Amino acid sequence: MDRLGRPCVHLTVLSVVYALFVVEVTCGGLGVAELSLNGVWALRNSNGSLSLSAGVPGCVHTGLQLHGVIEDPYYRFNDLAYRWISLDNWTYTVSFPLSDSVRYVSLGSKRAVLVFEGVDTVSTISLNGVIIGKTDNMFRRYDFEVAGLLKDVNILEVWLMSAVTYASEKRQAHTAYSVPPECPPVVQKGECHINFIRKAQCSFSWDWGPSFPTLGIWKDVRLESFDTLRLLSFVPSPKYDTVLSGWTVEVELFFDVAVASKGIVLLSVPQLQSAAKFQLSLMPGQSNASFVLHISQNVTVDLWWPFGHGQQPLIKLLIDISIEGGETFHAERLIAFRTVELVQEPILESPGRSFYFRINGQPIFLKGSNWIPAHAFQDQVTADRLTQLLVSAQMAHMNVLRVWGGGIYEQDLFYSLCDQLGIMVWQDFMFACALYPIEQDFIQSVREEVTQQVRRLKSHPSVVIWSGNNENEAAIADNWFSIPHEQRQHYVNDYVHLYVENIRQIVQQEDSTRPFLVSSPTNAVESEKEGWVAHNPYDPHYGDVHFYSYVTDCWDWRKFPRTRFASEYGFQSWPSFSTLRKVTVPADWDFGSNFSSHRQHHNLGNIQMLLQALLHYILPNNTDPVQRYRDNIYITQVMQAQCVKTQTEFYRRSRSDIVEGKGHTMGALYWQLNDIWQAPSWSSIEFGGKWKMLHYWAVRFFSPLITVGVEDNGDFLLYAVSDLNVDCILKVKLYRWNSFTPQCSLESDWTKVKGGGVTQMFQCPVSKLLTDCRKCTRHTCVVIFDVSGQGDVVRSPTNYLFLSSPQDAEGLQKPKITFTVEEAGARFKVNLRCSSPALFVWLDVEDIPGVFDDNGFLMMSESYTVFFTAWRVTTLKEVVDKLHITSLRDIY
Ligand code: BMA
Repeated sequence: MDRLGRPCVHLTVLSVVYALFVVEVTCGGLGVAELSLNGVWALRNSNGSLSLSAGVPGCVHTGLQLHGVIEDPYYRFNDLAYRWISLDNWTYTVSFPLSDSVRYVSLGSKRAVLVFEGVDTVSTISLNGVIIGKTDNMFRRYDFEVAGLLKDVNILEVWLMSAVTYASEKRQAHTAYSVPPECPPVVQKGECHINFIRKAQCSFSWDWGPSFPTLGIWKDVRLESFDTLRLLSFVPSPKYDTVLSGWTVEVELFFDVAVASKGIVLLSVPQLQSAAKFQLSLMPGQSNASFVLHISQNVTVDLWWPFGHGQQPLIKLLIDISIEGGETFHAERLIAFRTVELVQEPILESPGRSFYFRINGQPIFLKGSNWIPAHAFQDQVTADRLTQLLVSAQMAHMNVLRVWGGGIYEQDLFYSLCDQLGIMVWQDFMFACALYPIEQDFIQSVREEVTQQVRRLKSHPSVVIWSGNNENEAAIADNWFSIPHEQRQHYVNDYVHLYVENIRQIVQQEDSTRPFLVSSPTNAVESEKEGWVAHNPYDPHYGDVHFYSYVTDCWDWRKFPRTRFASEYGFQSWPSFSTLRKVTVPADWDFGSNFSSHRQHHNLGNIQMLLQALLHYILPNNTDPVQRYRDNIYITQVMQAQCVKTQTEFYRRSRSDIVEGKGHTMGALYWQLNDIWQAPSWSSIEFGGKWKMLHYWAVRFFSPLITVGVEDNGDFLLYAVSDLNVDCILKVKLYRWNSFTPQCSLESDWTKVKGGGVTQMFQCPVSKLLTDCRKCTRHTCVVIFDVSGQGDVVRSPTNYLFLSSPQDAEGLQKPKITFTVEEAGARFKVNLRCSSPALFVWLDVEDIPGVFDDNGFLMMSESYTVFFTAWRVTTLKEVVDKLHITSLRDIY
């Protein structure tokens, strides 16, 4: 364990993960010839004025940028300057000869299919001048028959229509009634009618993101040809059979069959000494088969656990198919064994229902955050970027991420990494903050999307829940779009049709191994009772809650709803100067600049941040404008970290309480983990991967064992919140703001801290605590505390409670902080010395990617050591040159 209470091994996880994620499906066989059409294609705009080459998978923006036709779309105001790209139509073309290896199958074979794993979004596709199909949903794979059209040299053309134009045309054609919202709020500078197109809903802008309505071929393209059959997908799903008291793996096989065939399927899990053979009989057309492999009861099945609760064993399942006539197929897939239940049952002394996850029979408190797309241009989300973000989440002890419904169904690697890291996934379907049309073609497309995505993701143990949409139940219930009362039922009916009669119906038919929720937030079973749109979907007695309040004092925990499950809450901050610097010029470095308001997509966001900060801190007043700008960034990060900490600690300590009928909170997922570009947002990790202060604090407040201090009715209370069963001792110290020597210390007796519970460790009137301590006052002293187990094997991160705002701290001086840096193996050791206690000491190495093992801390000792792990090669000199240190008193 390190001093933040986390196992030190996490700092090395990154390299382990890189080594791990290569194990995936290997396909081939069954007489299918495959020709990948990924690579360099030609790209031109509608009038031919632009003609260049572009990568597939990829998008127009990336292509234009690579050729220098445009500069970085994220630079300054370029999102507006480059609006023309999304308003134009574009054509991708590729010419491909049929090489000898594929020719003998393709040209003469019975079937040839062009497979597009993902087209963004609206396209007409032709091969050798013949239209072979159209697309209108970026979340679907499309297969087009091309047998008979192939030649020695082929021209494949994908004509992409502007998504903005398409959405608008669809809206204009929808005359019977309106489907709001028409347009995003003006402050978002976005495009209209995103709800009419099956495309990432945030691509037309969001309150943290730019409007880049991309066009492109964003996933793989290939030609498959065959004579007998091809395997479309195979989906293993481990399941616990309660009747047999044993594990099974159901494997569904989806075929496209040219000629009726018979064969044999062999399923095996060698590690668990389990194998079985099955007869396969397939009729022409789309033909499915499903087999159940019983796992041997003579072996112990190691269960997959969420991070922090056990290991994540991933076990190889092998599948071998042999078809009469000699065709064969072999593939491997990693599977894992775990059960998941969403428990909604009555709670003693509390109206409503519980809402928590039971994994392998154990109630688990979900600690985590919400995930948004990591880039507006998905082709730029590299494996490194993704790995870094997910490892960062795990380093902050997160065991869950919610893949939010306004983005995309993530790439396969995302889920494989979550499987390996023990990060559970709450998977939304891609609908957010809007009502949707329910015309037949739209529903049909959604049905196909949902079926494909469930089949693609179902075998991942990390995915623990499906959820229909983001905030659309709330949008109707709270009438966000001012729908006249007499029309309300009509919209409720549409809502039920889309999410219940279609999406839910498909999910339940496709996947019986995990729960489905219609919306988030929702009252879940209670919403169902009320016709799927509850009177108040934010009811803390049921389901999950999203809660935001920017103007109330975030230090006051009484203002937070004591909900069963907090799936969204948060506060904005600005990303660091080094991150912003990449997309700005000096004229932008001011909170009052056009750039600062341009990047802020949340109405009044910039002022809200400063007003919230002003409640407890003195705002920066440096006369140097650039320094003041940097200090403003710093104070927004301090404010955000403190606000989210207070709220998260409140949720964690509400785990076992019922107060006035509310409590038993079992989840805290703050909004939001990551960023899509360099802008103010609720994220704890900046675009580019740099941790904000909040992320360093998340490492602490999500630790398996934490100590939480609160003031309630004049009393000072301390709680230990623990995921582990331990005997603990509590240590409390009071420090004066002007001294490194504790004014007094207290120690509790050994107390049993219940795993999965909250234990009150200490209670005392604040007045007594202060007067007993050499006449401390609220303004002169701060309380610092932690709990630790025998021999310090477990220890909570050191925590603190301010009894007054830092702006009123008496005796807090401008500290003089000096440092030396030395190399320490693969890390850099930073030795800090400080002249007097310092608040929120922030170490920043500009654009050197990496993490400190502690940051944003209170420095209550004269010296302190932190380590920096760089995520790229760097030198001692670079680290020394770039290291800046800021603490609260430096900004005023
Ligand atoms: C929630 C999310 C997002 C949004 C965030 C911050 O409602 O679902 O729609 O970005 O709040 O406003």
